[in-house]
Amino acid sequence: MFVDRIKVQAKAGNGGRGCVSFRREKFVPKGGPDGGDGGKGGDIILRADEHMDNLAALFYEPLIKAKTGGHGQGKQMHGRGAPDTIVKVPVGTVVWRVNEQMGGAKEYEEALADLDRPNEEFVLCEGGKGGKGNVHFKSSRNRAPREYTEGEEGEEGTFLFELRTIAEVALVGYPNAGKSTLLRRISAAHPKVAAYPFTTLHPMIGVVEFDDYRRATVADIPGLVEGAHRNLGLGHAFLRHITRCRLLLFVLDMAGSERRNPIEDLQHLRREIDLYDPRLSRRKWRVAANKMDLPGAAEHLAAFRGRYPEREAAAISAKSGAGIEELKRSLDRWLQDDDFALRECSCRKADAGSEGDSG
Ligand SMILES: Nc1nc2c(ncn2[C@@H]2O[C@H](COP(=O)(O)OP(=O)(O)OP(=O)(O)O)[C@@H](O)[C@H]2O)c(=O)[nH]1
Ligand SMILES: [Mg+2]
Repeated sequence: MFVDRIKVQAKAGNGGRGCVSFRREKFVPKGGPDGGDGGKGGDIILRADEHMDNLAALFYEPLIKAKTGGHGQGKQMHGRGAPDTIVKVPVGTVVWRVNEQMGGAKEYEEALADLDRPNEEFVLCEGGKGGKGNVHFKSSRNRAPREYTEGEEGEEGTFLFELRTIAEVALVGYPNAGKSTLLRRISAAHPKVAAYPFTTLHPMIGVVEFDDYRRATVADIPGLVEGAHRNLGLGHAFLRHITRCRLLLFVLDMAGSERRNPIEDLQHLRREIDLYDPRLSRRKWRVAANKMDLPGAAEHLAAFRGRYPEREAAAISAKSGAGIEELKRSLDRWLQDDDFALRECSCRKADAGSEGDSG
């Protein structure tokens, strides 16, 4: 099962109660108060784990709790602090607080956290502080206080977790254009390939290694069709997985083997991306002209080059492997081309699409 969006309830541990106790010892009459403080409740901590690729683990446990702190004890002994509850989430998980009172109209606003680096942690709910034992309440007038305080409540809330896959390059194209075949060619990933549309149902990441030991992550995503914004095909919500990418690589069936025109395909794809998020459509993009082994492809490619003279398009056959090495070299260059002092994710986070590079 692949889960990339899930609502979760979380409640951190309460603090332990303070203790009421008096020192009792031989030869020390009226030893005075010695009740210790309660321990802190456990936090709920999210940790980005590179070995997870989706949020399915939370599907079975949508209620996360942490333990209550230990109660204080006599002889001024503090209660034990409860252990934190660590929740592993895939790298790229974004967290929002859900406001149930808002009637679901706009259920969340600003993201609380974006765990986009391996092992990054975020305290989702903090455990309550422990209560005070009676030792804190003694005074010259009250030498035998029976006061104490309860531990504080742990924080709680309802949250929305959404996975936004982290990859530098996104393969975007119609169903059957050959995106998965291409990913298999250029990386060790093994997405399923088949001659029917919508074979790929969720994103898959592959790592491409270039000649110079550089590498890049590439995401194969489901097929996009005209009208996806109206929920045709698989809709377009899965595009959230490419919102972080630096380069859109449009994979076109240059042979028009399903009786569509590749130039129109490209226009439809770009329009759907724009309707999903205009910032994404301003991202740098290039074309992989696939299925060049089939008749008609060369003519279409010539027409494409006439229509987009400035745009680089790599002519390939993902099936036969022709042109793949050149494509890899071009990819390496395209990724290095831009002044990516912006490489840091934080910049991409600030504005997920304003690189302003439409080239
Ligand atoms: N002739 C030829 N066929 C290809 C080429 N690339 C892919 N195919 C075939 O096209 C069909 C679809 O390939 P996939 O890689 O599954 O296509 P996809 O774009 O991932 O499709 P979805 O996952 O459904 O969106 C398969 O039968 C492939 O063998 C190519 O370069 N030439
Ligand atoms: Mg596929």
